[in-house]
Amino acid sequence: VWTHGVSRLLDPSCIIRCDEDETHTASMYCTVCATHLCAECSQLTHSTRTLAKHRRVPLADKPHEKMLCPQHQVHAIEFVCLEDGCQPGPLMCCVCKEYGKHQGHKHAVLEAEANQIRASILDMAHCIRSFTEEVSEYSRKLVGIVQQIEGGEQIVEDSMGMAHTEHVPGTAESARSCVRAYFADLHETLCRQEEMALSVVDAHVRERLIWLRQQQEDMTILLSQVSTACLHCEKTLQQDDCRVILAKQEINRLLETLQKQQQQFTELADHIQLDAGIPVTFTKDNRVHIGPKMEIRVVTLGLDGAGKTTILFKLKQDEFMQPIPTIGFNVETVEYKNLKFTIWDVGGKHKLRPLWKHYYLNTQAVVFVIDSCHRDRLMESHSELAKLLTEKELRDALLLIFANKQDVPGAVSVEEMTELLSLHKLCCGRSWHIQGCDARSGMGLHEGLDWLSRQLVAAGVLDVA
Ligand SMILES: Nc1nc2c(ncn2[C@@H]2O[C@H](COP(=O)(O)OP(=O)(O)OP(=O)(O)O)[C@@H](O)[C@H]2O)c(=O)[nH]1
Ligand SMILES: [Mg+2]
Repeated sequence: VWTHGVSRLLDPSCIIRCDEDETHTASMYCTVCATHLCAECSQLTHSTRTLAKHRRVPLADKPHEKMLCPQHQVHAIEFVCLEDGCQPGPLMCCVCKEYGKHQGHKHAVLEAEANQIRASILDMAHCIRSFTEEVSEYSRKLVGIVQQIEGGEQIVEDSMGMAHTEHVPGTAESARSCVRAYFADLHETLCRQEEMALSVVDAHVRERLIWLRQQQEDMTILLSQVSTACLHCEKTLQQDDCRVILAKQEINRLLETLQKQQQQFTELADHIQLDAGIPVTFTKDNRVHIGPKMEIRVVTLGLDGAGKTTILFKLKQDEFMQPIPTIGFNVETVEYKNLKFTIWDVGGKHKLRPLWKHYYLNTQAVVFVIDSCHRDRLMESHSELAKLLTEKELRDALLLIFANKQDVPGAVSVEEMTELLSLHKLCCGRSWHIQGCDARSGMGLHEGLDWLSRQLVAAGVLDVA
C-alpha cells in the first residue's frame, strides 16, 4: 500500500478522464474552456474556426487555478509572505502586499514558492520510495529467515520431471538433530564407560574371592594339621614311659611346626585387614578406582636447576635436601589425601631432554617446574613447554606449572610469569594451572597437589580428611 501510494505521488501521468468522454484518458487541457481532453475529443470539439484558436496545452503544463484573496475578492493571490509572524496565513494579493496587513513584509512570488515546495515534496517522495523499498526488502528477508528456521513443504521435481512436495527441514530441526546426536554419542560413551567400570569391579571381586577362598582352604588344612598334632599328643600322653621317650623327637618336631605355623598366621593376620568393603572412586574421565588410594602417574619436567628434585624430596620426606643435578631419573611415590602419586623426576640438562619422551606414556599429569629467579632462562622454559604441549602422548595430561624459588627476592611473580610466557595462549584448550612455590620451605606444593586432585577425581569423591 505504501509503495503504491508513493508511486502515485511520483507518477506525473496519473490518470485524468476526458471531460467529453469518460472512457477516454485526458492528455491535454484547454486553457480557454478549462476542460481536460483526449487528443481525439480535442480535435472533434475544437474544430470550428473560433474554437480551433483555443490554446490547448499538455496536461503536465496545465496552469493552476488562481485562488482569490478572501479580503480583496477581485484580486488573485500572487505572493507569499516570508515573515515568521505571518506563517499561519502567508498568502497575499497585490493589495495585501502594498497596502494591507503584509505591507513592507519580505515576500516571494506564489508560483515560484509553490514550485519549490513541490520540488521538495518530490525529493522527499524519492527518499520515501527508497526507504519503503528497504523496509520491504528487510520484511521479505524476515519472512525468508522464519521459513528457513521453521522449514516446511517445498515443491521439487523428481527424475521423471514430476513435481511433488517434499519436507525440507529448517534450521530448528537441524539444531535439534545435532543435540540428539551429541547426547546419543554421550550416552553411548557413558554406557561403554559404565561397562568398563563394572568389569573393573567384577575383576576386583573375582580376584578377591579367589584369594579369600584360597585362604579358607589354607585355614581348613591348617586346622586339620593342628587337630592331627593334638590327637598325636593326646595319644602319646596316654602311652607308657618308654613310648613317651621314643616319641619325644617327633613331638618336638610337631610342636616346632605348630609354633612356626602360629607365627606365620599371626604375621598374616597383622597384615591383612578382613574388611568386606569395596571402596570405589571415580576419575573425571569416568574410570573407576578400587581401593583406599587412587594411583596417579606424574612426570616432573623443566630446565636443569629449576628445582624438580628438591620438590620431589620435599614432598616425599617433608624436609629440604640439597640435591645434586639429576642424571637419569628419580622416582618416588607420594601419598596425599586418598591419592598416591608416582612421581618421575627426570634430569633437565640440555643433553638429557631428548629422553623426556620415554616418560610420557600413561602420564596423567605433567608438573613443569620453572626457576622464577632466572629471568634470562624464561624463554628457554617457554620453548621447552611449547614443545611438550605438542606431544601426542601428553594430549590429555593435566599441566601443573610450578613457579619455583618464590623465596628468592626479585623472583618473577605468578602473574608476571603468566604474562611473560603467554600461558593463556600457550595452554589454551587444556587443563592447566600455575602455582607459585618455594621447594625449600614447601610453600605452595600442596596447593599444587590439591589442584591436581581436583582435576583428576570426580567431584564429591575426594577424601579431604
Ligand atoms: N632458594 C631456593 N632454591 C631452590 C629452590 N628449589 C631448588 N632450589 C635449589 O636449586 C638448585 C637446583 O635444584 P634441583 O632440585 O637439583 O633442580 P633440578 O630441576 O632437579 O635440576 P636437574 O636435576 O639438573 O634437572 C639446588 O641448589 C636447590 O637447592 C627454592 O624453592 N628456593
Ligand atoms: Mg634433579
